[in-house]
Amino acid sequence: MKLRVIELRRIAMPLVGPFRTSFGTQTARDILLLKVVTDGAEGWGECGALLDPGYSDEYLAGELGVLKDYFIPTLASSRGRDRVEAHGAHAVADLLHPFKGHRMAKAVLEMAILDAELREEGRSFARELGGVVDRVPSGVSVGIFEEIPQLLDVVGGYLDEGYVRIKLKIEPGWDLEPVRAVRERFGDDVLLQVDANTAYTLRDARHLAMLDDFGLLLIEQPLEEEDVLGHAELARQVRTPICLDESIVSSQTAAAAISLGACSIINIKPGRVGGYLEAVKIHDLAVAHGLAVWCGGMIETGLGRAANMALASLPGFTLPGDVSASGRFYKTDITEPFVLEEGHIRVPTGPGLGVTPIPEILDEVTTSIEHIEF
Ligand code: OSB
Ligand code: MG
Repeated sequence: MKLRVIELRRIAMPLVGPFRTSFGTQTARDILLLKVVTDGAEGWGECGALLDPGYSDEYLAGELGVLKDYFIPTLASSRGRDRVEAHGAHAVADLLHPFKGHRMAKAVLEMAILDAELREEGRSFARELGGVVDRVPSGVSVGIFEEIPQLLDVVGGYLDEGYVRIKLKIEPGWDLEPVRAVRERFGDDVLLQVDANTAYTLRDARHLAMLDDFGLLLIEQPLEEEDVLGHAELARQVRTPICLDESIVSSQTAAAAISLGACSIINIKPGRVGGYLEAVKIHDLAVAHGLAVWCGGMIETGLGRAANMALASLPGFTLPGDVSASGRFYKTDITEPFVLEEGHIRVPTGPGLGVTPIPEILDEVTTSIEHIEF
């Protein structure tokens, strides 16, 4: 395949309601989309980076800058063009390897090129990545609220919709009480887990161990992302399984965390680890070590959601992921919306992502656009 044009497009999408985590409150999602036009097809990528560097050190303008200044020029060089022509998306990570970090920017380029390649060949993302099921169980991530009754209303609504797993965002001061309240109201059968987004330290180990009474599936990323040893120590002090999100940025960091005993479950987010191909490697590594994985989310539009459904259809994704319906975050998605069917979401089967932005809706949410010709 030959690259012809790359389009960088920023969009702004209002959320159906505020989403508060231990690192801040989102009321809208600013997203970088990247479209590649090749000699045979068009492909779409969605960058996971949030507007601010609050979840990780990546942020929208930073990823846009590194794409324009380094990554796209590298692909446009004669060596870059040759490699992509010969090996498609599989050449991208290797070509960009000399540049440190910025995995979400690497991931968006790889995703768009993979989409174009697969659309050209008429193959789906799920088929390419190794998916084995037609639909995936859908979990939902629930933000922090001011008051417990509000939380219970929201959780009750999601359970009525059919979501099969609830994840509560927690932080110091909002942990035991919301978990206890959800258990008391909705019972012990609800699949329930919590996500701290690095809000605790190892000094909180005894407090976190009090969550053991509630039969949670896991505690996600309680400590800082670089505190892998701390997680290994915490895992010895709490019975609830530890799951890592922010700490796992590559198959190498996954291998280290696994051998240190820092986690028994991994949340795989393709953007955070540099792309869907690296995500599959982490899946394979986890399966080989007997760990469970699940697919995380970054409040994606239908584009990222489509690719996440494909990833979540791999056999090692044995826990329900943050693969919710479009309506969880957006009143109007830029693609045809993903909907919940008996607590599951159908994995797209069409070529590439299997979904495409609806031009009028996309234009309405676009805040800037630029083109780079090859
Ligand atoms: O930690 O999983 C997280 C959203 C933005 C940044 C980080 C996280 C999240 C979520 C929502 O929990 C996941 C989703 O449903 O997209
Ligand atoms: Mg998380």
